[in-house]
Amino acid sequence: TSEKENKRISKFLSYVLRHHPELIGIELDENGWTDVSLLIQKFRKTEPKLDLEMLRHIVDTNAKKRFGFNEQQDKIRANQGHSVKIDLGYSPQEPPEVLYHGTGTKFVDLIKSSGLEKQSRHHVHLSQHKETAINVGQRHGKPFVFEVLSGQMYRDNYEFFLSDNEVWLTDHVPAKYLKD
Ligand code: HQG
Repeated sequence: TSEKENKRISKFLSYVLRHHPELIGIELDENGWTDVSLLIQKFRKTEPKLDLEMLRHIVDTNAKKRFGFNEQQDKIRANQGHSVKIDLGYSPQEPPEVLYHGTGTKFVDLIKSSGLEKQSRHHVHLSQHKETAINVGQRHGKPFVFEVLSGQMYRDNYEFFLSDNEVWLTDHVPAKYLKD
């Protein structure tokens, strides 16, 4: 199978597992997991070549580690990025002193006045590395990177979570904790 094919399936998998499971007739449990064999069966209506081996390959080679299997390997979920109401079950933990958020320059003024909002996702997404934030920001046009005073937020009792693919998540970043 070609990498192009894998990428197409990976994108559709993100869409289904984060936003619209009903689109292919599956359900997510309260922690976002869904049955692997049922998922493959439903996916085959549009991607006839998909089998377990191909799915494993897509999960293993995904550059951002967007998906994960459970221990028994019979369930799969997206590691973050959902808009559907599920609980990923990550426990709160202490973040590094500074984290980064990449956005587009067109949003900078709004963010400076109202802080970082989670918009359609469950959380605001932050990165430990500036380069990652630049890449995220590029999705929204000319990139702009904010420094987030995450250590100070933590001391002020804001909660932070680290996803299985190393994205830092928090509910909201008030403007006073942002540096540009
Ligand atoms: C902006 C991708 C106006 C925010 C990436 C962002 C990431 C505001 C946009 C993950 C705002 C939302 C998440 C405010 C925030 N006023 N705009 N007050 N507060 N914004 O896509 O962080 O490929 O929902 O800056 O790599 O860009 O999907 O969030 O620009 O990890 O795996 O509103 O998605 O990963 O955009 O990206 P998004 P994001 P995946």
